[in-house]
Amino acid sequence: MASSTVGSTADSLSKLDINDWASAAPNLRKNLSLLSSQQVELAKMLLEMNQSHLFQHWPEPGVNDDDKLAFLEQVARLNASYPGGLASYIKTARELLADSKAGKNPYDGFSPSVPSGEALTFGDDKFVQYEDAGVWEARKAVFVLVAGGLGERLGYNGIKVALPLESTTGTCFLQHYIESILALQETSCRLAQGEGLTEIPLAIMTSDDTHLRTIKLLESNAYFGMKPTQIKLLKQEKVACLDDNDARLAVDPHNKYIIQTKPHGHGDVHSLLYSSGLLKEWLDAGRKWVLFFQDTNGLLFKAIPAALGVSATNEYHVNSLAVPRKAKEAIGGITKLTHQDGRTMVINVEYNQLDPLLRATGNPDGDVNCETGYSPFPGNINQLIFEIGPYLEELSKTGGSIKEFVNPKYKDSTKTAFKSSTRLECMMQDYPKTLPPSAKVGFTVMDTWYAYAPVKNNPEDAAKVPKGNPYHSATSGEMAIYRANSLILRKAGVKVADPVNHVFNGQEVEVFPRIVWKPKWGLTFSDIRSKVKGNCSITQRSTIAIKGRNIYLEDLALDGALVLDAIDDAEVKVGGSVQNAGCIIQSVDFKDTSVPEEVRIRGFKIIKVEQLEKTYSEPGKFSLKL
Ligand code: UGB
Repeated sequence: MASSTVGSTADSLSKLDINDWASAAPNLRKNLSLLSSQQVELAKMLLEMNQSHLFQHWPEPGVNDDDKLAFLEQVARLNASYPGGLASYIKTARELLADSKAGKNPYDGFSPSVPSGEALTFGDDKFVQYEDAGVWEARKAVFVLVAGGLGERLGYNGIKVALPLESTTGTCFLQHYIESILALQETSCRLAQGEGLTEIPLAIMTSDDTHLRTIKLLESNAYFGMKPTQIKLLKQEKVACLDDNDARLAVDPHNKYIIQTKPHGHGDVHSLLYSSGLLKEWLDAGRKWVLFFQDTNGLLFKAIPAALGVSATNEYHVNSLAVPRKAKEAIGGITKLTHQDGRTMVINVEYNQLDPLLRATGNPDGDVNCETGYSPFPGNINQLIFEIGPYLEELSKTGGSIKEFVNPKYKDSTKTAFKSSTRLECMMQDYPKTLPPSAKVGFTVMDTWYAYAPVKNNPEDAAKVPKGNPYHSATSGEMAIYRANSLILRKAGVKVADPVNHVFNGQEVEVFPRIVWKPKWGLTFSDIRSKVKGNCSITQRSTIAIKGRNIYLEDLALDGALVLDAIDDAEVKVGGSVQNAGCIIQSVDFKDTSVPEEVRIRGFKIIKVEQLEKTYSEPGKFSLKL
C-alpha cells in the first residue's frame, strides 16, 4: 500500500517538476512522499495561489503525519464543494477584497428609487381573496427553510429552530413550521381532491453547525407529525476564511493543520436545490411554487396564504415579502435600481449598503425615515416565493451560483489588516440579479404585526436598538405572537383587552393576553372568523391555548387561563365564563445562568398558577358551557 502511494507520487512529481513549485515551501517538499498524487496536485495549487504559509510549520516526515494528511483531506473537501474549486474561490476573493479596499460601490452607475408592489391589509376583502387563492395553490407548493446560520447575533448555543416561539405552550419554531405546512396541506389537498398531489414537501438547508442537531430534533419528536420522507435535509458546506487582502487562507488559532471555515451564506440554497436534483424532481411531480423562509419568524405563516395568492394571481416568477422598514433597521431595502444605460431591476439592497448607495446618489441624509415615520424602501424579510419552472430554467444556466460579496472588518483606515478573518458570502435574495428584464419580479408589502417578528438579537444588543426600531429579540418575538393573535381575534369580533407595557431584559414591550392556537385551528382569517361567534371577551391577564381543529368559541368570557384540546373528529362549541388565577409572567434576568438559556434570553417565564383544561378525545359534537 505504502509503496504504491510513493510510486504514484513519484510519477506525478516527475511530471510536475518539483523544483519549480515546491521550492517556495521547503517543509512541504520534505513531506511530499507522504502524499498521494491528488494531494500533491492540491498542494501545488495552494502554492500557485500564494498559500505557502499553510506548510511553513510542517515538521519532518514522521511527526504529525496524520495531521498533515487530514489537512489535505480538508483542502480536497473545500476544493470539491466550491464551483471552480479553491483556486477560483481565492481568485474571486482577491478581486472582491481589492474592490472593498478601494471602497468600490457595487451599485456603481445605478440610482435607487422606491418601487411599487402589492400592498396588503390584513383581513380586508382583497386579503381574504388572496388567502383563498393561496390556499388553493398550496398543494402545488414546496417549502424551503434555510437553517444553516450560526445565529451569531443571537448568541444562543442551540439551534434556533429548536427555540420556543412562545413559552405558553413551549412550541418550538420547527414544530410550528411543520404544523403550519401540514395544515395548509390538509386544507389545500381537500379542496382539490382527486388532483393527485397529497403532500407538501419541506427541504431544510443545514450546515455543519446545525445539521446533526436538526436531525435529532426531528427524530426525537417524530418529525412533528410529518412523514420522514416528506422532509429532505440539504447540508451546505462552509468556505475557507481569509486572513488578508491577498486572500491568504486562515488557519485555526488552536490547530494549524485546520483551515478556518465559516458559512458561505443563505445564497447556497440555490445551488444545493439545483445540484441535488430536488428542483427538477418537484417540477416533474407537477409542483409550481417554492417558498423560502428563515429560521425564526413565528408570524410568517399568517402571511403565507395571501402572499402565495399574490404570486398566483399576478403570475410572479419572483415574489419577495416585505414589511415597512425603519431607517437603519438591519433588514435589506427593496429598491428599484436604474442604471445609466437604462437597465432596471427591483432587488434587495442589503442594510449595510443602502445608506452609502443613497448618499452616493444625491441623497445626503442616506438611510432615513420619510414623513410616514418609515424608510420609503420596504424592508426585505427574506421570505421569497418563486415559480419553479422559470427558476429551474434560470438555474440550468447559472448552476445556482449567486453573486458573492465580502465584508471584512478592518483594523484601521489603511484597510490593510482585518480584526478577524473574513470570507466570501452570498445571499438567497440576490437570485433576481441575474434575471432578464422580461422576468416577472414583484413584491408584496404586509404589515409587520402579522408578518415579521424574527429572533435575531441577543438581549444586550436588543436593549440598545434605537427607540422605535424593532428589537428582533426572543422577548419581542414572543410578544409579537400574542399581539398578532390578539389583533386578529379583535378583527374577528372578540373583545380583547388592551395590552400593558413591561420591560424585560431592558426592552419595553406591549404585553397582550397570551392567546395561542395551533395552525390547523386558524390557518386563514376566514377560518378564524368562522370559529368565533357571539360576544366573546378576553382580559389582559388571560391565557388561552386552542389546540383542536374544530373548536368554536361562542359567548365566551375569559379572565384566567383556558386550554382547549380536541381530536379532529370532535367538534366542540365552548361558551360561558371562566375565571381563575391563570398564568403569571415573572421577570428573569438574562444574566441569571441558573435559568435555562432559552428562558433567560426572553427575560421572563410563565408560571401556571391555575388553568382550566378541557380535552376531547372521542369523535362527536360537543357543547361546553363553562
Ligand atoms: N442562513 C443559512 O441557512 N446559511 C448561512 O450560511 C447563513 C444564514 P440571518 P441576515 O430578515 O431580518 C437576512 O443571519 O443574513 C440562514 C437578509 O439578508 O438571520 O443577517 C439562517 O439560519 C436581510 O436582507 O440574517 O439577514 C437564517 O434562517 C434581512 O431580510 C437565514 O439564513 C434579514 O435576513 C437568515 O440569516 C431579516
